[in-house]
Amino acid sequence: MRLADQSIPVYTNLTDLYGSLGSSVNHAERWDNLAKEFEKRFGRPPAYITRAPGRINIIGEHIDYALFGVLPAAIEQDILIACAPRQPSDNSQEIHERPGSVVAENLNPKYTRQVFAPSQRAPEGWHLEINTNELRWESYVKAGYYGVLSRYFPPDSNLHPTPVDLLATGSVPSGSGVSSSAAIVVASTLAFLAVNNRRTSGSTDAPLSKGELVKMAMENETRVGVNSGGMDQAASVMSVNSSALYITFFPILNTSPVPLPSGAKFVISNTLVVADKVVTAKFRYNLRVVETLVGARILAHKLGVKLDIMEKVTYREVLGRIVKEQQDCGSDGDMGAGSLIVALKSIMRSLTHLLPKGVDANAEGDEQQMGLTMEEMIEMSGLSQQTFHEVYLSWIDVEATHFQLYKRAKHVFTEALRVLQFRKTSLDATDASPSLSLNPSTSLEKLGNLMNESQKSCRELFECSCPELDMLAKLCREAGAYGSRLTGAGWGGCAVSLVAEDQVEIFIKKIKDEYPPYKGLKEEQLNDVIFATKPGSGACGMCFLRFLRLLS
Ligand code: NG1
Repeated sequence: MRLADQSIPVYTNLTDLYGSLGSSVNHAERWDNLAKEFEKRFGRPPAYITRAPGRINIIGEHIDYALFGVLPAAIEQDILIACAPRQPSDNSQEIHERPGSVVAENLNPKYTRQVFAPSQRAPEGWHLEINTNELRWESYVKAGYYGVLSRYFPPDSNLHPTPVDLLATGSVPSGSGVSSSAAIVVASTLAFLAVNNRRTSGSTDAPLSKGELVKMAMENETRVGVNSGGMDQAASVMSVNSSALYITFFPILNTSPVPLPSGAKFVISNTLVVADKVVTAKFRYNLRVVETLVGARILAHKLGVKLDIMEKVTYREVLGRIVKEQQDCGSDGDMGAGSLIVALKSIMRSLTHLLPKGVDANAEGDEQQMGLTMEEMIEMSGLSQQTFHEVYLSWIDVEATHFQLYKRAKHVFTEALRVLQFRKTSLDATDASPSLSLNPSTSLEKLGNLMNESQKSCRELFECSCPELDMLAKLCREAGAYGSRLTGAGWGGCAVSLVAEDQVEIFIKKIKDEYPPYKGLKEEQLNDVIFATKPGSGACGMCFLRFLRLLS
């Protein structure tokens, strides 16, 4: 059965969940503490605890929203939400007595108690106030709730969501590129499903599948103001133990485990630069989304690919149409890795169509010269100004004087290629037949090189790195990593490095000593900002646990 069709696992003990990690973290204590604290604050034990892990992205940055395959792995760090339904009361107008009201608390005192209730508004249906100009922890909880309300409580149905108390805790560092946001949205979606006793897909009696949960979590996360791709939600929901996850989004969401060569671990190191993705979305993340979508339209237009006028086509779809891809023709549901590599190499020769008239690709480095003004972009798209605005700008807020379509496209296509090369190298290295399998250290070097090339491309072409990430990745390479690169959206957050297993301790010590922002941190703090994780470890998707069953 495809991973996407499997149902959400429900665990009955923590060994099944974290056992294979060989971790030193006392998870039982974390869960126990959360449950006790819930009982102390709300006067009864939690009915459920939901869990969703963060993830690292090993390679494939900023290409999920172009619908190219990515290669993340879940990490041990996760978000837990303890929750229980609350008895509704008919005789009070207090907010916490309203249908579906939520009292949300967080074990971290920095995140204050929030009380809110959904309301119904015509014509859009359920409404929850989410402030997208500010980063607030409860926005992610509300985002998770939205999907459950809209899918399971249609406005004309007379069904009322259950009031709920919840208590959250998490070990996924926020704003660090390890996807704390997707983890909390997924955990919250599951919590609201659990307390409302909604275990099926909604339209049928079949249990809710992992693929459907990913879709819901993706839609939910856009409510917080970022038009994210889908990698994080898929990694958080569908990862499996001891492997990276190859995720493709076209023609449908598909995932397959990619075992990694033995003899190395991933080390995550945090730059300590917090990238506030929501607040900077206009000129960073969302701008990149628009630059890649408009680039795809222009490329299609120049190469004679027919598009519907209102279609927001992606680079992956354009590529498929150019090579007349038959859908569902390979085991990955697409044209297959071999054909994709050939197609990618070929389309890269056409990217100069994205440069301003009269500029050639060697102008690289000269920002303004390589970028297009809004007027140039509209003209090259073949659309009228009004249609262009409607399709590309009416739904998203962006800010730029020049749009770097060529550089972004070059990153997207080369990065898509690197993902396929990384996957192939890993599969060849772990192939069971000795005649085919590669020497592990040669493979690790190859993988490391691909990671380094990815960092260079993120820095120079996609411009999603920052001086601290560049410095940290360089220090990591000098400290012996096979490869090192930013992970996640970038502009701060974490670097991920591939390090020989027997060198991990020395490596971590070197970085602790040498990365200037770590000076003065206590050992305990250092252990939170730089740590090793096994490929894919802890990746059990997410589960909702019936708490009493868990303890028995
Ligand atoms: P982060 O910011 O690391 O969670 C974001 C997007 C991903 C992907 C990466 C870049 C969200 C929730 N996630 O990841 O979908 O586009 O950037 O590869 O916005």
